[in-house]
Amino acid sequence: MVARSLFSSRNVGVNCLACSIVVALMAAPRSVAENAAPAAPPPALRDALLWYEGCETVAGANADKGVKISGVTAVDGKIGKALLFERPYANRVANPDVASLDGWIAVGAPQLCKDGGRFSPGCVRITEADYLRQVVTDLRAQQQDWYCLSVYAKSDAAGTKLELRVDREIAKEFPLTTEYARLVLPFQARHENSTVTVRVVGPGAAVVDAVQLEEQRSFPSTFCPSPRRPTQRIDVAVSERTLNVTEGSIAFWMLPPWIREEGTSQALFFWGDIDNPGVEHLAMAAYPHGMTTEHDWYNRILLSRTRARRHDGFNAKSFDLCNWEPGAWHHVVATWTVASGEALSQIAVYFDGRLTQTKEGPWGEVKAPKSFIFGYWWGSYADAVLDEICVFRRALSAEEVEWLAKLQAPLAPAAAR
Ligand SMILES: [Ca+2]
Repeated sequence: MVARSLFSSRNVGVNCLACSIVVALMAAPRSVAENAAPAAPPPALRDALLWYEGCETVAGANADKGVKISGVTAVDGKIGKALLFERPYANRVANPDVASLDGWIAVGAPQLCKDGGRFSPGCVRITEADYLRQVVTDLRAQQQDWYCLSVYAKSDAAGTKLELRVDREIAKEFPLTTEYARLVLPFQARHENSTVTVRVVGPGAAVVDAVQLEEQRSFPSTFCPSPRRPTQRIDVAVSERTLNVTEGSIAFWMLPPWIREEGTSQALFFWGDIDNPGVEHLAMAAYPHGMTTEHDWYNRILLSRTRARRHDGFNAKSFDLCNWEPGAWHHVVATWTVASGEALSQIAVYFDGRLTQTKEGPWGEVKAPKSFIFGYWWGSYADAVLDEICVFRRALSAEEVEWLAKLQAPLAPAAAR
């Protein structure tokens, strides 16, 4: 580990032959070590663990400690299962299941089908002459907000395409296959009221189901037939069993869908007061939109401590998020060490096992927080898959973080989960 931190630095001189040889010698065993974490965690690491959530069930494993998981979906995880936290978006489309033609403008004679739907039996068969439209209102055209129109569709006729259209200006054609595929049209509204159209291009027919129009995003969430999803988050009852306010670490794996996407801020965790969210908190959130050159926070993940007044605090931030590949898991660790008196406290963030930034500042008043939540903060949601959540009673060392990021098995034994 020492060798890595020394020799992976940009400052290492490899101009001389001797240095090159040393680098080569040190690099060879490192690649082996990267793939092989010890089978058992170091005792000190396990002793520091306050609670561990492997995310194997939607109910979670820490109800006895007051950890309550709400509204999530279980999906394949980094290790075993994981939990999908989605933003509770509204679907703006009326009758998205196409259970009838209520809410739709039927052009020609689209045929309702009683079975064969993607999520529920009903669906609709459309052609180039017989298709569906719907008027959507109250779009925010002035703010250039993103919207995402998505449908599931399939066709038995080779060469058939589906057209998704918003008014006359925004349209895209999608080749169809014999299996349902999700077709996605991200767009920025140009008018407050628009007509969305779902139509076939070509001589064949297509079956369409699960139409969804979401706002403030350019990528689709899972199909949402109801007007609004319930909140999806983890509420942690603050006690000495779940949080050490003066020193600790929070670690988890994350699969973010918003890399290289437009989006709003994504809250990963925070503690503080949910009714007074801008002060006296420690929070980690992602701001995947914009460019780092535009604003200090844009296109980054931030761990921030804010004192008693808003905007009065310090934060540690990540690299440009767009350097991450879409669809890849990442290991995230936040640590905090609160100093007493006038001494400077410290926060740090690690991504994929490596320290990204350490920041120091006066902490302000140390209080037991009213709220400790994963997946929601100040109106924003995680909108990500989280797995293997660990909360420690102390700040982990760089070596421990590196070890944890290599771990390919649950940290805690089954009996302790
Ligand atoms: Ca898991």
